[in-house]
Amino acid sequence: MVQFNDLEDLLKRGNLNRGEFIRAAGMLGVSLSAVGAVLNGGADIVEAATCGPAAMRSRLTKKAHFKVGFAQSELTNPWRTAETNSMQSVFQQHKNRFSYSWNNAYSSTNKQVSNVEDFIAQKVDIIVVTPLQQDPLRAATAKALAACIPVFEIDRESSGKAGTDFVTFIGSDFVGQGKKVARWMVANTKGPINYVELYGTTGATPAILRRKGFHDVIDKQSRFHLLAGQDGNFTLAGGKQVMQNFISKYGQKIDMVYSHNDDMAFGALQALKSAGITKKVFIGTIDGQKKMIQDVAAGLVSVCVQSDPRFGPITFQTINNYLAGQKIPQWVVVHDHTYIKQNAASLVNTGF
Ligand code: GYE
Repeated sequence: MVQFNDLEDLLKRGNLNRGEFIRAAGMLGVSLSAVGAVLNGGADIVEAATCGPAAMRSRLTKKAHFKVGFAQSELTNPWRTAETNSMQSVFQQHKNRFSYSWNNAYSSTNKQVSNVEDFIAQKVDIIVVTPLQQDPLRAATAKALAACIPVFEIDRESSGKAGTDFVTFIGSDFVGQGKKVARWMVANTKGPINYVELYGTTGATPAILRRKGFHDVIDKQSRFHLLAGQDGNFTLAGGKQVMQNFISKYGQKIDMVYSHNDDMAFGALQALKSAGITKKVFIGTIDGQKKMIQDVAAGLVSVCVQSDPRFGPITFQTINNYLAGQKIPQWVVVHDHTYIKQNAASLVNTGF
């Protein structure tokens, strides 16, 4: 198989020109920033590919009807269903301007890469993707770029660079979410706290960054002690399974649970209940399902930071701004509530 350094050799020997080099590197999944490093910068890195951001956009603004393809990663919890429905509903309201279709990668990174390739083959005008895992999906966005199709990453990000490798990242501040849970625990608990952590899918941006944000705060407090952490895959069944393991190992020692999403927290609650653990266990989670906000109001869960899955309107708006020639920020930030016992009852309707 051809590697990036083979392309560099061909470029040096004059067998490939810059434009060909850029396109070929794109097909290999190499990011434009890495290609730019080899070519020593230059405006042509992007433009020579005939599909740099400016050229891509001017090609699109001449059109009146756009095909949009959304590459969903999986449908394994209510959050994903809410996101999928939100996208579908907003684009269906604008059928005169957009033909919308979506596909499901069924939790397979390879499938998601090939789903993006399917959209490229169908010659859609815009690709929206929620990268299941950050590194492997970089190849898919690079391929779309090589085919002159702008990519909008929503909810999760790939490891390419927004503004260069894809138009923008639309989503929540995952580091901030983790910090908010940690700060609540620091301010509202006393004495030594032994805790367990339920991680989201390995390699997914929210799992990586929610962990980082939380530990940036909690690790500075010596009274908090991490007993164990494990991947629960952002699902109820996964969270329950992991929590059962933790309970059989640490039982009554567990004072606190930090879960990277609501579904795993629901799984943890079930596991605690069926193990007959009745002591106060502090639970912190992220997402903001209606049912979870109610559990916060009832005092079953201490703190829940919202991560709003209703991406339809904000994605639609951002795409329209892009088509209207506006400058799109590299990060379109989704702002989230923090639910605690004092405000949860009045905010239940902000849940999904
Ligand atoms: O927290 C979780 C979902 O990517 C932000 O993924 C999203 C996360 C969300 O499966 O419930």
